[in-house]
Amino acid sequence: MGDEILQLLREDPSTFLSGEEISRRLKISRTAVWKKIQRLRTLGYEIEASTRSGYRLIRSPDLLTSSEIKPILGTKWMGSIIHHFHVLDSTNSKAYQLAIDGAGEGEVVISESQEMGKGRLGRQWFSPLLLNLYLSVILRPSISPHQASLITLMAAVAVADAIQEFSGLLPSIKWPNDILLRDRKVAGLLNEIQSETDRIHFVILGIGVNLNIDEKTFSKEIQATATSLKIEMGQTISRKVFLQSLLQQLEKWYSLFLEEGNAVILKAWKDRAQIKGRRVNVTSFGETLVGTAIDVDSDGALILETEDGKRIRVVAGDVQYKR
Ligand code: BT5
Repeated sequence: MGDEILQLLREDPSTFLSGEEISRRLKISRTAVWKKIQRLRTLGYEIEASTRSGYRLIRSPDLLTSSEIKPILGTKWMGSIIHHFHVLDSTNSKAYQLAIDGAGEGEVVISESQEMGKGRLGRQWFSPLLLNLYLSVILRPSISPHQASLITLMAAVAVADAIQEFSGLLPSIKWPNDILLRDRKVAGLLNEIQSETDRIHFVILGIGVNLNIDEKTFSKEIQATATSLKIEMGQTISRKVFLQSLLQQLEKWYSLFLEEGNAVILKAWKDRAQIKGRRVNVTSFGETLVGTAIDVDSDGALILETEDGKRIRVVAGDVQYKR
């Protein structure tokens, strides 16, 4: 996709690089160089061409390609390989397939849009082109499947921290996987695992964050419940820089989880979620329960005290806050 040309053009952005030099160094014909330059231009790269001097990179678009992200990433292993696409059905589905084919821990799938972005329970994630972030990370933790929901909590903390670091705003977490700003959903998480009885093969950590989408671009159904960093901050934001912050936070929190275990994750999650004592409606497996959220269990289940005083563990479902 012209990544190697970009690398060459970036070596010294102030000077022109001749077509001949590029062709020699990449061992491709001058025509092939020209075609690749044209292709880069259609992707939004502004490249100045001079018949005498060659090519010079003026400006890069805010694309989340490997060549844009890797130079600024600053992680040890998270995002070691970035698989970038313009359109996918779902980054989770693609990452799942790559993991089955042997992709390693920390490999990341990013798409600029999704045609069938997945939410939980067969719901959809609204994923228009180039505005937001849709990514899936492949993890291979040596933990048992019943600990897998801790990975969701870990990721929720990492996303919330990235949002706070980037924007200075204070996001909250809604059980189990929503990240909210001003009580509106700015990000959602969907984890999928492949495992046997006592061992996880891999986890696909799917994360969608609304970054540059405007209110009017949201689909009707979610206009009143969703928000984006642009809406909250009142300015267009650099998706690249946000992604950098997110992958750094994920690396940090995942390493903490592996080194120190559940407790540190649960504490950070609870600090963000402030769920204790909140009156909630919980929909779980078709049933609606009303009660008070007491806590979150060591495996991430919500502990609910129902109106008749019974304590119930809810392992999956949706929460609505009551006033
Ligand atoms: C989620 O599901 O919140 C999980 C979303 C995960 C999306 C990422 S994107 C990258 C990766 N690849 C995928 O295919 N998926 C993951 P859930 O809790 O079920 O919430 C879904 C509900 O949120 C929908 O039914 C809508 O009401 C609402 N919704 C849909 N799109 C939204 C958006 N862009 N922003 C805010 N709310 C949205």
